[in-house]
Amino acid sequence: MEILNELSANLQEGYADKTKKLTEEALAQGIPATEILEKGLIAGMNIVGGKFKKNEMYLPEVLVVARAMKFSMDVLKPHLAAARVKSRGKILLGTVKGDMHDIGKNLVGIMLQGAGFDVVDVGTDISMEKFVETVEREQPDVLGLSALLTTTMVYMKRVIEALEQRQLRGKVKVIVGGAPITQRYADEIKADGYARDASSAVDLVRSLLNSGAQQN
Ligand code: B1M
Repeated sequence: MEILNELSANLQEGYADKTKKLTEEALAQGIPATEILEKGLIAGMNIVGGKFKKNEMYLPEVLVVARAMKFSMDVLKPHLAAARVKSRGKILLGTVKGDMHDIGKNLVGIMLQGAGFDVVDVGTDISMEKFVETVEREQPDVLGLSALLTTTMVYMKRVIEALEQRQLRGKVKVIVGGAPITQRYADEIKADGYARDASSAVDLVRSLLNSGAQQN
């Protein structure tokens, strides 16, 4: 559909006002919110994610696209709720205790949201008690831990151990990321996966949950 291609193209350029306007126009034309999300926004975001991964787009551009995506999502959200769209899965995200860095984590959250997942972001400097408590309350499919400091990355292991102690480990997949994190470290602390960047995090979550878009 022409307008959805136009929406995707404007999103990829990061034109927030135009993207928002096209989302409103598509709704006014009677296109279902789910189709606007899948064929316009997620399609555009997938292209951006691919370019980011291949270094064909850089962080400032991705942040501009992310802002445009947020404008459109704000318009779509009430319509998606009305359509009772079943999320692809719930992801709980947080930066571990002692660590205030959140730019990368926020980007991971935006990309996951753009890919159709429900994201609950608990913020930065999060203790293992808070992670455990929030996992119990929110029952996410995946817990994503972020750390940017070599001094705080070790805390990820403690979060995983705390989940084990509360018998929650079997109920939630744990993924880790952040500049000092490696696959080797993820294996060492028995995380379920590691992603080096935001678009890889989307691929990782998709593969862990093996999910597809569903609608009630
Ligand atoms: Co800080 N800082 N910082 N800092 N900071 C680093 C991390 C550092 C490498 C800079 C340096 O020295 N070269 C260094 C760490 C050294 C180390 O541990 N080896 C450092 C330091 C030392 C510090 C302080 C201790 C400085 C001080 O006070 N003396 C202090 C610590 C504060 C604290 O956290 N307690 C500090 C503070 C800050 C600011 C507050 C000023 C600011 C953070 C602002 C904010 O986040 N709101 C800041 C910044 C901006 C940086 C650098 C410059 C940039 C980080 C960033 O946002 N990158 C950073 C140097 C660097 O990385 N080049 C540095 C962009 C972002 C998109 O990338 O976060 O890597 P990144 O996220 C990526 C991937 O890692 C991945 O996907 C993201 C998108 O592609 N990813 C995940 C991240 N989380 C993921 C989770 C996943 C999956 C993938 O699954 C759950």
